[in-house]
Amino acid sequence: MTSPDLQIEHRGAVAVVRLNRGAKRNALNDGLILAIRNAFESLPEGIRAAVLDGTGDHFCAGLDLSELKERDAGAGMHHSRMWHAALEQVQFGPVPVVAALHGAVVGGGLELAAACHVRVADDTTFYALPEGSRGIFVGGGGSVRIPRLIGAARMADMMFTGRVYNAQDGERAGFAQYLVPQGQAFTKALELAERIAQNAPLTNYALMHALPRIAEQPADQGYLTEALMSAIAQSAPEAKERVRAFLEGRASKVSKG
Ligand code: 1HE
Repeated sequence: MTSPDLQIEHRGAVAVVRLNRGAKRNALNDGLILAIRNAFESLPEGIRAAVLDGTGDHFCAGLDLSELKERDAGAGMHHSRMWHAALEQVQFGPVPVVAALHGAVVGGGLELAAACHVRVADDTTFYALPEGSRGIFVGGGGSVRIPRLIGAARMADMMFTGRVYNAQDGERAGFAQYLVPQGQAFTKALELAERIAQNAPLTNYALMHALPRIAEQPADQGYLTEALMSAIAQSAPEAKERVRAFLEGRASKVSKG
């Protein structure tokens, strides 16, 4: 399913997926959630990374509250599961996703950002979970993913008290890995995605699919999973060529940056 509220363009090996509902601050209605799922399910061959951005002054105002109709418990559960399926495609889809954050990153918008692999925020970014004051709860995987970024205590505080984190405090808390001046989040996110797209595919696969699972495993199981993933990645011809290139002085050194 496609939607005019979601723009997709390809820049070389990077797909730019943009929430395009600025008049409603990119609030996520059902159509947009299904379009996000479809976009990440059907990225063409040759796409190696993606940027997720939002039109206008705000990344995303969360769930479209005008769609929060009277639902019975079963329908509410299925609605939440629909979000889960879509955001799973972002997190465990074919390619790493870099979020370009600005303005409001709130409610379901924060849940969506948390499903991405790298988050770049500009100075205008703010983070909140207004579910707490709207009498509802997160339903887009936020209670699983957000504590892994900032800890359960901070998330509970945000929902109990309505606390809003600004861009600087948000970066320190762990919402974003990069903080850039106003208006520069997309450029930085694209630069990072282009860099990520050049990695060996098995390295990106390991980072997306093995690392988060290893992090959840008991240490003894984690070490074994790591050893298996490590052996598989090393065995790829591309890994051997990259190592050879370094040893023969043909690859860049690590520099202080
Ligand atoms: C919306 C939504 C929305 C804006 N659903 N229509 N999320 C929230 O509780 C956040 C609600 N939104 C806001 O607090 C503010 O809109 C913003 C801080 C994001 C932006 O403020 P501002 O002044 O730039 O815009 P605005 O005037 O508030 O909104 C512009 C329009 O967007 C307006 O509609 P209009 O027809 O009057 O022009 C707003 O009604 C509309 N709009 N946000 C519907 N969220 C899987 S569970 C997840 C649960 C949640 O995400 S709950 C949190 C919901």
